[in-house]
Amino acid sequence: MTASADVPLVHISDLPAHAGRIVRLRGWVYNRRSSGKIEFIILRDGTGFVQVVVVASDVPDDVFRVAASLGQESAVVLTGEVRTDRRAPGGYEVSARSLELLAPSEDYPISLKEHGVEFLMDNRHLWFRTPRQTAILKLRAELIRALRDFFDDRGFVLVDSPILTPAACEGTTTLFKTDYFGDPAYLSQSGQLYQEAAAMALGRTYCFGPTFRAEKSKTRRHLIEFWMVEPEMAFVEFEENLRIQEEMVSFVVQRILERRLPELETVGRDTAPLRKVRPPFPRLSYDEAVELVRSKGLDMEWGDDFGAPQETAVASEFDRPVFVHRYPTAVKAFYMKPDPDRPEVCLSADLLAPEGYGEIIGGGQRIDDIELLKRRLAEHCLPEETYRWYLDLRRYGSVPHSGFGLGVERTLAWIAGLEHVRETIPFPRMLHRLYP
Ligand code: NSS
Repeated sequence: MTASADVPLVHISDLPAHAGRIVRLRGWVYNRRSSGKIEFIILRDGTGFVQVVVVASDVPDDVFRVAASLGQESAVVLTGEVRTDRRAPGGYEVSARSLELLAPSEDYPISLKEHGVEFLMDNRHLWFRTPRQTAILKLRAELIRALRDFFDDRGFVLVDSPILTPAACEGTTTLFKTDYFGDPAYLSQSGQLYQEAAAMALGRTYCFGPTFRAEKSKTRRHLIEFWMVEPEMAFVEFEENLRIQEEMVSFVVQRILERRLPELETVGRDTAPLRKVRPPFPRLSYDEAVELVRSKGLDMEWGDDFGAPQETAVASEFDRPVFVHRYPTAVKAFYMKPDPDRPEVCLSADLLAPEGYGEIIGGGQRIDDIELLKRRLAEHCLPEETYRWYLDLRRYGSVPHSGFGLGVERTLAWIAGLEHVRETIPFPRMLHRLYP
C-alpha cells in the first residue's frame, strides 16, 4: 500500500467535506477513458460517482500503467487530492497520487452503450451497479423507511403476518401452492387476515413484507412477488380509513422530495406533479367512475373491474391520486363489508395514482357480522373450517374495522416515474422470470 496511514479513508459522498485535502477512496471503475498521458476514471463506491484524474507525470510509471489498463468494474484503492471543479459531475474531482488494483475485471458484459431489456434482466445482479439503478434502489429504501416512520410515529404496532398460510385472502385463482408436509399450503397473497386478528389485540397494527400472486398477467404493473404495507385499525370506519391513506401517501411523497431529490433527478423525474400531492384526494364512486370512463368513449359495463385504460381515463382527470370507492360487491374479495344503504356495492376503495400509474392501494371496511361472513365464504366456495380462527374474530367482541394494502413497487414506479415495475425491486419475479 503506497498510501500513508494518516490519509483518511472516505466515501465519495463525503468528498465535499474534504475539499483541498488528500483522501483515500475504495471502489470500482465505472468507466475509463484515455487522453494521451491522462486517464479519466469514473469511480463508484455505492455512495456516489466521482471522476479521478491520473496524470502520467504526477504518478510513478507503474501506477500509470495500472491505471491505463483498468477494465470496467475493476476494484481499486487510491489516494488523491479532492479538487473543486464546477464542470465535474457533483462539483468535485480527485487528482490521483497513488492507485492500486485490488481485483481485476475483464470483459464486463454490460458496456455503457444501450442494451436490450432481456439482456439487462439476465444481468440484473450487475445491472444494478449503474447510476440509474442505484438511484432507484435508494428511492425504494427511502419509500420503505417513510412508510415505516409514518406508522411507527402514529402508534401502529408492527405485527408480522406469516408467509406460509392455509387459506386464500385475495381469491383462489392466483394462489401459489406448496407442500406443507403432506398438506397444501400457500404463499401469502396478503397479510390482511392476520392483521385483523392483530388489530383486535393491539388496536392499530401493520405488517410489511413480501406477498405472492401467481398472476398470468404480463403487464408493466404486475409482479409475482411484491411488497405490501398493510395497516389494520379497530374502530375505524370507511371514511377515516381514506383519510389515513391520503395522509400517508402525501407524507411519503413529500419525504422523498425532501431527502432524495438528487436520485429523482438521476432517474429524470419531473417533480412538479409530486409537489401537488397533498390531502384531500378526490373521491369518486364506482358509479361516477364508470360514467366518466364511458364519457371518454371507452367500453365499460356496470359490474366490470377497471382495466388499465379505464384506470388511466379516470386518473388523468385529476392532479393527485384519486379514490374510487363502493365497487360492486360481486367483483371484490369475500371480506368486504357491503354498504348498509346499498348492499350491491361494498365499502371498498382503490387509490389510483396520477399520470397513468394505476392502482397503488386497495382496501376498505371489513365485514364484522359473523352470519354474513359465513354466507360470503360459502358464495366464494371457501371452506369455513379453514377460516375458523378468522370467524372467531367476529365471535368474540367484533367491532367495525378497516385497513388497506399499499404496493411498494407500483407506488415507487409512480413516484420515480418509471415505465415498468421490473426496475423497482432488486430481483424481480415475473411471469417467465425467476433468474437471477
Ligand atoms: O389485492 S389488493 O388490491 N388488496 C389486498 O391485497 C388487500 N388484502 C390489502 C389490505 O386491505 N390489507 O392489493 C393491494 C395492492 C394493490 O393496490 C397494488 O398496489 C399491489 O397491492 N399489488 C401488486 N403489485 C404488483 N404486482 C402485483 N401482481 C400486485 N397485486 C397487487
